[in-house]
Amino acid sequence: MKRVITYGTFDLLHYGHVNLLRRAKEYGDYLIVAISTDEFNWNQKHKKCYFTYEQRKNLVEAIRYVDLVIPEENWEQKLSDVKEFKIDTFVIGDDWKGKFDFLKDYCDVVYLPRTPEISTTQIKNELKK
Ligand code: C2G
Repeated sequence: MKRVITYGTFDLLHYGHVNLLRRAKEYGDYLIVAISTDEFNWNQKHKKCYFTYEQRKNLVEAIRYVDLVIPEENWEQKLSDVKEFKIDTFVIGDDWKGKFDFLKDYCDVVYLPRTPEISTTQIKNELKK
């Protein structure tokens, strides 16, 4: 079984997120999604989420490509996650290109093109108009 992991906030879930998760699943048979907790988002990523961690987890777990959701509580957990879950491939959008190359000694690292025309920030800005 080939195991894949990806990380993100996934707030105001949209088709860009789903495009990423669908392509990530193509790298294996089992996809783990580490969703940023409310505390991690607020304290480390300086992101204020519309949906709570539990609500975002509920939504992402409903996506057919996703096999397991775990909490992302800090920047440093990726290496221990890769080891603990015996990950074969780490996947994330290319806005992070190069940032996680340190994982290459432990698993494949894939940066996928983002879906260009959609973002949570854009949705929020559009709704303010
Ligand atoms: N994404 C995408 N296309 C978009 C928007 C997002 O492909 N239009 C991808 C991002 O590249 C990321 C995933 O969807 O791989 C989740 O996006 P975010 O929720 O914005 O995650 P981010 O804030 O980048 O958190 O430790 C890593 C971080 O937790 C990643």
